[in-house]
Amino acid sequence: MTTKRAKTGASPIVWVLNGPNLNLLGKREPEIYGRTTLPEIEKACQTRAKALDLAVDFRQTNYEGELVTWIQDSKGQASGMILNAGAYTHTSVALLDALNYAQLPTIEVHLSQPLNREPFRHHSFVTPAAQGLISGLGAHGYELALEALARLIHKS
Ligand code: CA2
Repeated sequence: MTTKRAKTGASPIVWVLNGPNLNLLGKREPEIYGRTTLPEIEKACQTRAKALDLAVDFRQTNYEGELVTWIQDSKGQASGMILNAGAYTHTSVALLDALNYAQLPTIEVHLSQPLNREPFRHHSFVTPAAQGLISGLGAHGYELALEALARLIHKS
């Protein structure tokens, strides 16, 4: 695997991609998703990434096609990916196809534990293309995913 490094520094780049409605975090349903907002998660990721000698490109979109395009673009630009595809996790073959094309070390993250929720959340189209899955640990899951990626990227 080729390690992609940020232009301004020496750290490999991890793309952290977030899908639909995750911009609402902290505003509703705190009993399911916690009180941490997405900007707060980004800040924690940036801090943790620095300590792990990684750089983070953190994005959110409500559009499936934009997520697909970002995953395609990650090939050749990123060294690893953290993906919380939101509800598209459970519906999108297009995401799986893009992930299989990108072939990056990818950690799937969910704030909640989908397996403890409605049956329609029990299947993930992302999991077959992901190296690992962290769910049910809230915002901390993103930092744990960065730690996992740091190991995978720095050992390659
Ligand atoms: O637990 C996760 O991280 C999910 O990916 C979140 C998705 C859900 O569809 C997945 O099954 C599991 C939903 C994100 C929506 O977040 C909201 C936050 C506040 C208010 C409304 C939605």
